[in-house]
Formats: sequence, C-alpha cells, structure tokens
Amino acid sequence: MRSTLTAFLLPASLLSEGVKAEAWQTKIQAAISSRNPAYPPDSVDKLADATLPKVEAWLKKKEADGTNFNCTAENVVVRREWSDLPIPEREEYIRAVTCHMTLPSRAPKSRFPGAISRFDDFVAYHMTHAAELHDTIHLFPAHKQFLWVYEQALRNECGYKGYQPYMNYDRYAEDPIHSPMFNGNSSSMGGNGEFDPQYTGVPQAGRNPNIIESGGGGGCITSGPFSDTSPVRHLPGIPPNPKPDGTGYNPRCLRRDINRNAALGATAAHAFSLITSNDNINGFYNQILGTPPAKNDPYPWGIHTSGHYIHAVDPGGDPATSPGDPVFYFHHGAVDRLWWVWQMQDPDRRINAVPDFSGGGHTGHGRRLLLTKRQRGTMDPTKAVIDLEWLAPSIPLMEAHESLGGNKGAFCYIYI
Ligand SMILES: *[C@@H]1O[C@H](CO)[C@@H](O)[C@H](O)[C@H]1NC(C)=O
Ligand SMILES: *[C@@H]1O[C@H](CO)[C@@H](O)[C@H](O)[C@H]1NC(C)=O
Ligand SMILES: [Cu+2]
Repeated sequence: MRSTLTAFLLPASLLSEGVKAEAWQTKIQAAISSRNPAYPPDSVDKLADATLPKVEAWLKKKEADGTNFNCTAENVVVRREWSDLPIPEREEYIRAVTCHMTLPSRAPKSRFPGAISRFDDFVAYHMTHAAELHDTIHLFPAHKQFLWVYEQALRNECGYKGYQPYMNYDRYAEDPIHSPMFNGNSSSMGGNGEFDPQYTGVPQAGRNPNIIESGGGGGCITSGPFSDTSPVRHLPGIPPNPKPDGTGYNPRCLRRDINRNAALGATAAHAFSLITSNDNINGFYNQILGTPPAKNDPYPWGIHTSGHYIHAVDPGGDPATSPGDPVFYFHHGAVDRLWWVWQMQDPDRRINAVPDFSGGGHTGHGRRLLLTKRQRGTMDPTKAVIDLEWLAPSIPLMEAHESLGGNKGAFCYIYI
C-alpha cells in the first residue's frame, strides 16, 4: 500500500531506494516464512536463500543500466515449491490445469486431430519439436519459454492467480507415493499407477546400474486429479494411435510409476554438487544430464533424467509427449530453478553462457534424439530462435536466458 501510494505521487525516478528495498524484503520474507515446516531448508534451499542479496544487487544494477525491461525488485514474482503453497492454492492450481484441459485446442486441426484441448496444444508442440527443444543450446532456454507460456495460459485463460510451482525432488525422494505431490488426494497432482507386472522400469544403457527399476506402479492412476487425461501418441503395450505419426485421437488413462529409484538421483546432495562444482556451463549441462554417469553412485541418472522418471510411464516417461502428464511442468520448473541458482552465483559471466560441444559431445536427452542438420537449424546461439508456433510468437534464443527481464521483460520471476 505504502509503495503504491508513493509511486502515485512521485515521478518514478524519485521513488526512494528505501521503499523498493522494503518491498523486496517483505516479499522475500513472506515467501520464506510461509514455507512448509515439514521440510526444513536443504543445502540447495540454503544456497538459494544466501544468493538472494546477489539477486537484489543484480536487479539494481540492471535497473541502473536500463537493461531490466521494467523488471524490478518490487514487481518480480515468486515461483514456489508445491508443498510450500497453502492447500487452497494447490487446489486452485489443479483447478486451472483442469480448466486448461477443457478449453478448445488452437493447434492446426488437420495436423493434430488428436489435440482436443489447450493443454494438448502444448503436448502436440513438444512431441513434434522434440529435436529442436532438446538440442544443446535450446534445452534450458526453450523449456524456460515453454513453461512461461504455459504459466501465462493458466493465468490468462483459466484465471489462475499464482505462478508455476516447482518440485524440490529432495522433499519427496525417500517416500514419493506418500508425499503431497503424489499421495493421490484432492490437493496432490494425482496418485501412483496400479502395479503392472509388465512394467519393469526404464533402461539406462551405459550406466551402472543400467536400469531405473520399477517403483511398483506402471498402470493407470486410480486416485486424485488427472485420472482421465488423454495424451497423444503411444508407448509399447498401449493401444496404438490411429495415426502412424501419433497425432490422432487416442484417449486413455494416465499411467504412472512414481519412482523412488529415480527420485534418489535428484536429492539435494546431487543438486548442490551440480551447482557448486561446475564453473563452466558445459560441466553443468553434462552433470544435469548425467553424462558421463557419476561413478560410485547407486542412482547415476543425472537430475534431468531422474526428474522425468519420478513420474514415468505414459506419457511422463516418453521424451516426446511427456508434457501430457502435468507433473512435467514441476520437473522443468525445478530444472529452470537449478539453472537460475547456478547462473546467479556469477550472473555477469553465467547468464548468457551457452553449452558448446562443437568439438563433439552430447545433446539433450542423450542418445534418444539424434538430430539431423535440418532439425537442428542453426547452432549459432546468436542466430537461433525459439519458435513455439501456435503457442507463442518466436523469440531470439538469447532472450530466454535471463529470468529477471528476459524475453523483453516478460520473464520477471525468482524461485524461493
Ligand atoms: C516500462 O513501463 C512503462 C510504463 O508502463 C512503459 O511505458 C515502457 O514502455 C516500459 N519499458 C519497457 C522497456 O518495457
Ligand atoms: C492431502 O495430503 C496433504 C499432504 O500430505 C495433506 O496435508 C492434506 O491434509 C491432505 N488432504 C486431504 C483432503 O486429505
Ligand atoms: Cu522437453
């Protein structure tokens, strides 16, 4: 109230620094003090909290330089961890996603007869652009933009007032099926799948162990929200899609294996090491993808793989259609958060750092998505774009690196 009034009476340039600093402190304190006491801060939370003064300084510097695109410490918004949201806010998020699943699709009908809802539009994009979304230079920024566009859709089309929550895997790793994310009650993101003896897990060629063993699910989810979603495309053992390219209408249950063996590859110890032991973006990129696999680690998957297979099977376990399980957005929120915490340790050098494997190396999602030159388009980051087609106008890739003023100011958020 006080800062709004001040802004009204004085030219912006005279808005006192004291008032701005106060607005920032109030926002940060409110988020930190309303965290869920069931989850004391882990090593990454502590590191992220300790980084907040750097974040404030960075915002001030950008404002002074005129490079902040109106993103300030006052108006920056906070993306929060799922269990830190009060239960009514979790239910409100679920309501918005459910609403999104009922709004009519805007993707080209002839190309995606199976896309029925706005929610499906995002799946349709991800499944047909998996190669571009996951190449070395696009993986982080393209998913940043994809999540932001999804968050905007929930807000603008379904009246959601909050922001995209993320998942702190560490909170749920020991006992995911009894967690606030997956316990299957009305404020969870839906429960586990039924036990399916055919489902053995996710092979991990070249790793030791070389499989993420089944966590005991694999079948249809039977409890909580999202038990009747209908993603497109098929995995083995699932009714074939009426169209060979997987774009046909193929309604079926959401299948899951809520998997502790996957989650244990994404504990706070893994995330802390990821952030603190890589000064170079190539190292960060490789470690989050688990390439090469960590030695002497019983869960050597890499955080990106772990996060996907925490909610494996159909479609969560398929690299192309994974956004058909709404938990996808919590996982990529978590990846975006880790990238951001890493960037903010040294923002001048790290925000625009781009992985460079021109001398040979790995691409996102490992061996499953080998790209042709055409699919890759340009690998020159200064020329590359993120073109989400029917989801959003295309933007230069390098404008999707900065959470605080990137995308011409559209991105203006922090994670707490
Ligand atoms: C910042 O906000 C002002 C007032 O809303 C607007 O006129 C201006 O164009 C914005 N600047 C940028 C760079 O977005
Ligand atoms: C759902 O689970 C959460 C997390 O354990 C719990 O706090 C909440 O009370 C549960 N809600 C209901 C309706 O049982
Ligand atoms: Cu993806």
